[in-house]
Amino acid sequence: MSTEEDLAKIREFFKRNVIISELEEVLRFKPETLIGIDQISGDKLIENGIETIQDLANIPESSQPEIKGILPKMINKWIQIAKVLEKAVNEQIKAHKKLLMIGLDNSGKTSILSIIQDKYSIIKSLLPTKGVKRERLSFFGYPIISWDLGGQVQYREKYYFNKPEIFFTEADLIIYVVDIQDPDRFEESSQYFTQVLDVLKELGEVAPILIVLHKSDQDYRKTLEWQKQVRAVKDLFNPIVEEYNNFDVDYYDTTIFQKETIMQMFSIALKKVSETSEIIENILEDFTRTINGKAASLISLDGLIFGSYQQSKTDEMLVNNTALLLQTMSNFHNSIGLIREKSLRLDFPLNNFTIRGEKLFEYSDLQIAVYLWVLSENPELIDENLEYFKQQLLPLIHLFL
Ligand SMILES: Nc1nc2c(ncn2[C@@H]2O[C@H](COP(=O)(O)OP(=O)(O)O)[C@@H](O)[C@H]2O)c(=O)[nH]1
Ligand SMILES: [Mg+2]
Repeated sequence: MSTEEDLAKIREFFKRNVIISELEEVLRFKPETLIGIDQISGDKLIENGIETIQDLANIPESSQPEIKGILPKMINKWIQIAKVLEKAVNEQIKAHKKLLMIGLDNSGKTSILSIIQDKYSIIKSLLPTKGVKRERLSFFGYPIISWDLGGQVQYREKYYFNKPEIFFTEADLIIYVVDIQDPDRFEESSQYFTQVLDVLKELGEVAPILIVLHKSDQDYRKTLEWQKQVRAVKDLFNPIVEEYNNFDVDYYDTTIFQKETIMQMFSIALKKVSETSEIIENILEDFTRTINGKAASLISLDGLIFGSYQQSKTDEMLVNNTALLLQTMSNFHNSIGLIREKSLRLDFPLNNFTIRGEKLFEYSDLQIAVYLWVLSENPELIDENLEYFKQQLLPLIHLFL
């Protein structure tokens, strides 16, 4: 049975006149029922044997058909949307994903979680299992489970690693936290990291891993000492990563004193676990190219980046850092009782570009605004295309949240 809420989320992918009463039936619809597929393209797809959304979803990534008159990029996007729909239907909208946060005790896990907890839920301290203290919260519906490695109690370790299936199965992402200010424990931490990779391998799990170099506080980050410690951690961890070469590992530095570093780290985490974010990025790319712009980002007032596309590294920095400016401005405006603007425009005439912000939606109980944040030399083109892209983005976002 499909709930009304599930149906509402799915309906947004389809043109207005399409009537949907059961979730399951949508995969049998013609491709042209989807927003963004016009009648002519829809007919061409059918001529090429792609008669339903299910047919679209079945196309393997590696053998995308060439169809005259349709850009390969568009076909690719439709295939991806069809795949997301298929998954949503099959898994009743929300896939069950699990994020694990692990690291030595005192590395900063509880502090990291407490930064996102007020927005999403409260940290639940789970009852200790065999002396193992665990915490859990949910982030966009994805459970995050956190627990300490190491610590004084000897049998704890045996328990994790002897019964690994209890802790490590179905992990979609591992966030491994290292205290960058505690070099005395780097070695110990790297040993646990090896054990984690060992059990993942044994269980046949291939979760991506984010190694968080935590406590990279602003002042400390500027020192040579910090650089030295980062080098030391990487020298210890990289060989381990290379040994298990099928794991995708990234490093990220964070500090609780700059909340945006935590938000950006979780942005990367979301990107890694969510199928929709790649499509969001495709749509942003399509949008940026259509308006002849430089960069576009879907970014929340508190620094969570749902997706972005940019032509260069500088554009990326500009688009993400000016969004923080928006946050400061917005907080100030709130504090003196001004209404939050839905559309904003910042002109940089000497540098010949404009930044446009358009509020698309709000998330969490705190109603944190999310903006489409666009950097362009031709701002007038933005308005002409905005509605179309909003229509394409919103269904994905609602599925995502
Ligand atoms: N300097 C600094 N200290 C931090 C940071 N994050 C956490 N801490 C401190 O590190 C200690 C351990 O943090 P906690 O979150 O309890 O670690 P956990 O054992 O991994 O959950 C606490 O005293 C925190 O205040 C950070 O970014 N910078
Ligand atoms: Mg803790």
